[in-house]
Amino acid sequence: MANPLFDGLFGRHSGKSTVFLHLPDGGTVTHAKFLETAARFANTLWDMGVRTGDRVAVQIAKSPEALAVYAACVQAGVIFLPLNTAYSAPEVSYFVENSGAKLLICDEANVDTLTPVAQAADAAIETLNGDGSGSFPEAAANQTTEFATVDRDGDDLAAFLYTSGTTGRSKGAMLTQTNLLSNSEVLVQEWRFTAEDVLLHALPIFHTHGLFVATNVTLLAGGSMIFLPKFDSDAMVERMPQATAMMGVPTFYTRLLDHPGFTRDLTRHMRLFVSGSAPLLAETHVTFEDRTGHRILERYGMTETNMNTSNPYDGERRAGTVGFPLPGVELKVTDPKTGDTVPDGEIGVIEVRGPNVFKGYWQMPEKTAEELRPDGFFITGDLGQIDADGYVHIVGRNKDLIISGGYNIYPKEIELLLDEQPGVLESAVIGVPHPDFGETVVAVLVPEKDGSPDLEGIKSSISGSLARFKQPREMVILPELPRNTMGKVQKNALRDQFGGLFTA
Ligand code: MLC
Ligand code: AMP
Repeated sequence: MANPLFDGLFGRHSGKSTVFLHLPDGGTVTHAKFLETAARFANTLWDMGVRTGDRVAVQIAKSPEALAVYAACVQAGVIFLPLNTAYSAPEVSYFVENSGAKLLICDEANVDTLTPVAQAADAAIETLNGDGSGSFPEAAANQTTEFATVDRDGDDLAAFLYTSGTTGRSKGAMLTQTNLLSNSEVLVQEWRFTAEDVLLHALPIFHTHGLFVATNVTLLAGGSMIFLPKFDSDAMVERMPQATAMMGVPTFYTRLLDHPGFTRDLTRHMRLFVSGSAPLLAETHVTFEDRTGHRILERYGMTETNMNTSNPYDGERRAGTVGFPLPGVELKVTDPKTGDTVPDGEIGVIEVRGPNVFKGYWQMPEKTAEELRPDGFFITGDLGQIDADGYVHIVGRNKDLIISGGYNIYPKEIELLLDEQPGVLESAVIGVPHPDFGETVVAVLVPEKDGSPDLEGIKSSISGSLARFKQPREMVILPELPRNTMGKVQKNALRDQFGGLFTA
């Protein structure tokens, strides 16, 4: 027995004094030092009674120590559950309770608010701050730097990532060791990552893109990362000369293009720019190539599946497409009603199957059965078509989802909150084009008879329960919502009406 994910990502780096992380203050962390911290953390988890198969939820700032918690969990066979730092206490509460987490690690600034949340869920609470301080690293300080890696099977769970749903209830996607490792192996090959690579890393590490793509791929290749706490275009321009590759959401690229220091010279030595998590406008692709001479490599993935398709490293990277299915990934486009494959060139729902596809939603067998077919195909909810050359195009979504700056937002969750507000009869939440975030949230409210909703009051009321990025950037009032003959709200009509709010 062994622990394939730990062995693959971290095993062969133990004792190596090569640099793994370059930090904003000019400091570095070697692989050996990083793994010592991880082993200390794994011992600490064990001392705290956390065992293989238990869940550890973390809502912590991006830092080398935060990443070491991930490594510690993999080493101990503990299921890692990272949470967006923007989530409010009620949002965190749901994840901790639903996952049955044994331990919640949070920033000291949130410990007062989150202690009752942890208590209610019968979870312990510890702190870890962005500067590496906190009760968790304090408890780890005297631990040994050796931890006997726990044996795991490829089918064992490594992580839970929560993804919202069309009903408003978030679902915990269960990801196995094989899901994560197989995908990283394929991406290292396809994108030609090596130990020489230095990845400019500005993505958050609580989602697939920043953790399971950017970080895992670099680790597996034995390369290093310039580890920035968040995206900042000045810092990106400053550090790009030391990098060989970058991964980002489309907003990263549009913001870089707005920066006067982002020039052809600055990027001349770069090997690769990857974009994903949201559609990259063909216009951005073209402007980027005009400015830098580089063609962004666009790929397509999801929380439940990691990466499914990629434009080619060699060969044509085609703007407006997400390339070809990755080796080992089967992709078909089906009729949403019948599930039959549609002829090439026609639009349908994208389904994927392969070692990358998750095991199901935690304790939600019905939801799992709705989206994961018995034959292993996962129904992504994305609408696509395959062109004559085999390139996959994503043309829309069969799910009511907004993607803002790479973060997914499910309208239902916001509508449920808005419908409860005083003076509101009903609501519809839509995504409209936004120059910075790609899409942003607009709420349409219908007043109760003789009611007049207090928009400022509503904004402040929902701000306590919803992460800032989910809060509507604009609220408008309409006497009624447009509906079709079946009584279904016609969101397309609303998008037509309000689509120019941020771009006109
Ligand atoms: C921050 N804000 C957002 C936001 N991010 N609002 C909407 N959408 C977002 N994505 C809020 C802030 O709270 C702030 O609110 C205001 O917007 C402006 O803040 P900012 O300083 O501009 O935000 P910034 O820190 O720069 O963040 C923008 C961003 C960030 C694009 C850099 O959102 C980001 O790093 N996104 C990456 C998301 C990601 O990793 N997705 C991968 C998911 S995995 P106010 O009101 O206080 O001003 C996945 C699978 C796959 O999808 O295929 O990869
Ligand atoms: P998430 O649930 O956060 O993992 O987001 C996954 C969703 O992001 C997918 O189902 C797609 O709708 C979208 N997505 C990811 N990559 C791309 C891309 N390159 N182009 C268009 N949409 C994308």
